[in-house]
Amino acid sequence: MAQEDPTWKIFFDENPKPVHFHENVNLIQDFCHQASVKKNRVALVTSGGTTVPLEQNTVRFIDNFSAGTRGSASAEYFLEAGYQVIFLHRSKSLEPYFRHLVGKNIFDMIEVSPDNVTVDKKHQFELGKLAEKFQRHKCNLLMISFSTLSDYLWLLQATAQQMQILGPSALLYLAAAVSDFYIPASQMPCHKIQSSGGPLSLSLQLVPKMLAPLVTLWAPNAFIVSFKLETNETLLETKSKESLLKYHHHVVIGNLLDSRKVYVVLVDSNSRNVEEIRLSTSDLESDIEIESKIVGNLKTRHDQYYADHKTGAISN
Ligand code: 9Z3
Repeated sequence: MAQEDPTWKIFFDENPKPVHFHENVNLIQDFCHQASVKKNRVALVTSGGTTVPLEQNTVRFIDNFSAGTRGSASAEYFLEAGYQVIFLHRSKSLEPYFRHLVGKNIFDMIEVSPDNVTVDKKHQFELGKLAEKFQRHKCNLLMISFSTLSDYLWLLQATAQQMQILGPSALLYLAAAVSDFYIPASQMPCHKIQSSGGPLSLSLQLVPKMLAPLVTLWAPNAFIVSFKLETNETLLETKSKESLLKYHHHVVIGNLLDSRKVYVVLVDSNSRNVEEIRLSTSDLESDIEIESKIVGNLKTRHDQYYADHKTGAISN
């Protein structure tokens, strides 16, 4: 009897590639190739929420919660730690460096005279520092954007596959908030759903668990870190451990919706102990972000992983 394709394969058969897919894959391929020549580590940072369209000509969609704070802040700290970063993010969500300007009015920061435009004194230091960091790191940062769940999964698969050339130098940091439910393209109406049809009932399918092929097939040598988001504290540790046991990747970072900016737990496949990272009052007073501690912690774990696995690497 012929074996049926796994559900993740069926997902890719049924949902078309995003626009500009091949251009993006070429960019990712070049970026990974350059990194492998320079023997640089590469972190894939996913960030922001995925959308699930209700119509093919999309007027309405279901969204996943995430501002992209975790991902965009973490991308900066990975760059500071010497990684090249592929930032796979929801279009128009927070971006590394630019996130510091969100909510600020650029016109309040500049002084205009008849023949000159300058940054006003009050903002010169802050903007100068930010611009300097951005200039220093921009050649090590590749920005790739998505909107829908399907776009995200296509790009995740392709990026992970391109990163294989990096062997254990690759780190995947899956901070995007990814929908568990979707409407397959074949079941989506072409045009805007009309309210004249009465109240709307939706039936959503389960999204196949992509961590399974990611770990075993797409990025078998990479160091893989996923996030587990919960709202009930009593479930956080158990659910994080369950995920690690199920997918056999390297670290699960558990976080709660309410406290995600100050508290996370790290569950590692090499240790029975759960490690906590919690910002103290003095951390908060010094504007220390939890992502700086998360990335520092992961860098140490990745160093160890690299040392243990480098002999089997294709390059490096
Ligand atoms: C996270 O848990 C992220 O830390 C947040 C960051 C989305 C909470 P913000 O962007 O929020 O800083 O506002 N990401 C993973 C969420 C997720 O979809 N996890 C799934 C799950 O928990 C799959 S591993 O089951």
